[in-house]
Amino acid sequence: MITLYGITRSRAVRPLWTAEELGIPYELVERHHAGPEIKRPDYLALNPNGKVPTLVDGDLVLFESLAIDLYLAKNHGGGALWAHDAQEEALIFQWTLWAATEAEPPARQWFRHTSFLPPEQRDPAQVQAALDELRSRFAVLEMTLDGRTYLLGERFTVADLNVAAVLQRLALMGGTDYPRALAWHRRCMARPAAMRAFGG
Ligand SMILES: N[C@@H](CCC(=O)N[C@@H](CS)C(=O)NCC(=O)O)C(=O)O
Repeated sequence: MITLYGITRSRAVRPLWTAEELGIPYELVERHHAGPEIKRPDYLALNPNGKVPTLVDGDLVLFESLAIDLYLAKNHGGGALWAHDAQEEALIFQWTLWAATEAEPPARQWFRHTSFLPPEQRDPAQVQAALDELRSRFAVLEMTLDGRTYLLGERFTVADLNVAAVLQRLALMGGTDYPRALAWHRRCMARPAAMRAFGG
């Protein structure tokens, strides 16, 4: 049994999705990202960032949602979401780092200035700049998905999960102009494990 700290409506949904895919029994300890508990010493001892999610698996305590996904995919569930060889492993790292460094910053900027910040702090120029940047990211997915069902080929892996989860709102962020990327994203999000994790 693994333990995850966080709530569904946060980045904790990423490892929840992974655990659901792999059939890993888990306990979800509800810790709200806006709540005071994650800034208290007992939680900071697990995750000194004072953020969610955090994974506890035996002696291992791990933060960073995408790293937790990689760890679970490699070490649990018979490796069903993991690489079959060193090349696939390299591609999983490539896509996960791409999700964190190329896709997440503009997606976060878009979300903050359309939904998260109080209306008086939202800046339409920031929304437009994020949308412009996201177009180039969707173009990368569109090219990659030419002639393939998933990012590595015909098999859904943790690379798809990490990228799809980071671009959770792809359709709202202009992704509808990229038919292959849109269809791939819908395929990923329609998976029963994703529906269970997101509560759909
Ligand atoms: N890079 C981290 C980001 C974690 C993060 O920012 N989590 C948010 C919730 S989605 C949080 O806990 N925010 C609380 C805060 O910043 O005080 C990850 O992917 O795990």
